[in-house]
Amino acid sequence: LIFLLVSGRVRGKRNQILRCVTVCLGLLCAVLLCSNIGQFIFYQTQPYYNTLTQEKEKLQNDNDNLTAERDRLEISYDVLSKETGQLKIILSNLTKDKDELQHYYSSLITKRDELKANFSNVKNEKDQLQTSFINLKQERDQFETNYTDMQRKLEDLQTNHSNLTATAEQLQTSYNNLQREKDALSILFNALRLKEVQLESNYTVLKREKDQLQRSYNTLNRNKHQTDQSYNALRKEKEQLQTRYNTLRKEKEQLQTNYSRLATAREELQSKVKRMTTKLNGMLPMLQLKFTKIISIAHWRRFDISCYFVSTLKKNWTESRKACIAEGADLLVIDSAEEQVFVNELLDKRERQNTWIGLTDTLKEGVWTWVDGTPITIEYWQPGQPNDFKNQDCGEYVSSDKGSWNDDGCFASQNYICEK
Ligand SMILES: *[C@@H]1O[C@H](CO)[C@@H](O)[C@H](O)[C@H]1NC(C)=O
Ligand SMILES: *[C@@H]1O[C@H](CO)[C@@H](O)[C@H](O)[C@H]1NC(C)=O
Ligand SMILES: *[C@@H]1O[C@H](CO)[C@@H](O)[C@H](O)[C@H]1NC(C)=O
Ligand SMILES: *[C@@H]1O[C@H](CO)[C@@H](O)[C@H](O)[C@H]1NC(C)=O
Ligand SMILES: *[C@@H]1O[C@H](CO)[C@@H](O)[C@H](O)[C@H]1NC(C)=O
Ligand SMILES: *[C@@H]1O[C@H](CO)[C@@H](O)[C@H](O)[C@H]1NC(C)=O
Ligand SMILES: *[C@@H]1O[C@H](CO)[C@@H](O)[C@H](O)[C@H]1NC(C)=O
Ligand SMILES: *[C@H]1O[C@H](CO)[C@@H](O)[C@H](O)[C@H]1NC(C)=O
Ligand SMILES: CC(=O)N[C@H]1CO[C@H](CO)[C@@H](O)[C@@H]1O
Ligand SMILES: [Ca+2]
Ligand SMILES: [Ca+2]
Repeated sequence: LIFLLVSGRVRGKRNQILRCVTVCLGLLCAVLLCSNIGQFIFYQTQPYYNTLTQEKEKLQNDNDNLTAERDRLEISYDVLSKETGQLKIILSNLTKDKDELQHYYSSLITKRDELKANFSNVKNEKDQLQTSFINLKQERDQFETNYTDMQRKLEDLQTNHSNLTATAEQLQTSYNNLQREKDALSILFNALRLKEVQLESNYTVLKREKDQLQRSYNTLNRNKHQTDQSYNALRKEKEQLQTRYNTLRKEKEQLQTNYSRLATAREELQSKVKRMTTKLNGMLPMLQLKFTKIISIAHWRRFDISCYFVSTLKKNWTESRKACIAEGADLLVIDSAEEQVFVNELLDKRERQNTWIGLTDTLKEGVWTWVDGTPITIEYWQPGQPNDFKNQDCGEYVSSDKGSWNDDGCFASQNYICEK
């Protein structure tokens, strides 16, 4: 429509017919719109109307119904009026009854109170009875148990009694037996008593003997131990000896054979020796002379112009000098330091040896002279010598590192040195 209006204005004057048509069309449109609105309102109010109609009908119905009801209620009211009269009479009857009942009720109340009191009393009594009943029950139970105990004990005692009776009889018999035995034993006891006294004395005797034996046993035991030890030692020795004996036996046998062999050889030699001895016996004196000469020569040592001899025999000073003179010599005379050293070498220095030399102060005490009559030219006395201790008058040579002299008793038996 707006479009049309706009378009109509645009075209204006040129199209006046078209404008009329447009107005007509607009009016038509308005009419259409109004009809639409009316229709709308109609359809909206229709349901309200229907419901109101229905309600009215219903109310009509209710009114009818209520009228009928009122009639009926009127009839009922009449009936009820009659009934009320009747009920009034009943009420008076009932009132009377009520009074009667009231009276009865009060009497019942008093009775009830009484019963109540009686009931409480009874109840108390019942409680008391109940407790006493319980006590009695407990006591009865105890009695019952005690009774069963007693029963059992009684049975025990009965059996024990019978047992005891039996044992008593047995004991009586055994008692009688014992009495008899006791009498016998009493006699025996007296006898034994006597014996015991005897035994006691015997016992003391035996005890003393036993002690002695014990002591000797101990010593024997000790001895035995010692002998055991020595026996063992002897045994060992015996075994050793046995082995040695066996070896010796074997050696002896060998020796026996060797001996028999040697015996034959010896016999042969003996016969030879006999022959030789007879031969030698003839030559002996001549040989002996030669031998002694050779021996003496062999024992002499030469130094400077002299010969020296150290004896193997031991003699006193005078006998020593005699022996030297017998050899055609005399005891040693030392007159030089060389000779002193030589003599020292001549002697065996391993053992300290005192040897006689030809020096003496027998003629005049303290005046020492050589055996050839010459005085001392050179001295080798030991320190503190000569001291003439217990009258020493003979000189001796003491072998040592250098050799020295000492005066000694002439009777002393010792080696000597000869010089010729
Ligand atoms: C209540 O007890 C008394 C005495 O004990 C008795 O005389 C009385 O009759 C009792 N009452 C009833 C209602 O039993
Ligand atoms: C039952 O026995 C026990 C012990 O023997 C005793 O203490 C108690 O008194 C007894 N009971 C009765 C009711 O004699
Ligand atoms: C019966 O004897 C037994 C054994 O000899 C003993 O243990 C027991 O206590 C006794 N009984 C009674 C009731 O004396
Ligand atoms: C009684 O004696 C019998 C046989 O000797 C024995 O078996 C029993 O245990 C005894 N009884 C008692 C209660 O001592
Ligand atoms: C007591 O010793 C004596 C003499 O040694 C002997 O006759 C006697 O029988 C001994 N007595 C006994 C009970 O051995
Ligand atoms: C016995 O002689 C032999 C030979 O001549 C020698 O070997 C042996 O050692 C000798 N026996 C004894 C025990 O001398
Ligand atoms: C020495 O010995 C000889 C022979 O045994 C003896 O006669 C002499 O009296 C002795 N001289 C000294 C001084 O003992
Ligand atoms: C009342 O009226 C209606 C009909 O309108 C009926 O159906 C109904 O039974 C009547 N009675 C009572 C007591 O309402
Ligand atoms: C309705 C009823 O029970 N009436 C009774 C009331 O009491 C008298 C006398 O006690 C009766 O005769 C009636 O019948
Ligand atoms: Ca002197
Ligand atoms: Ca001296």
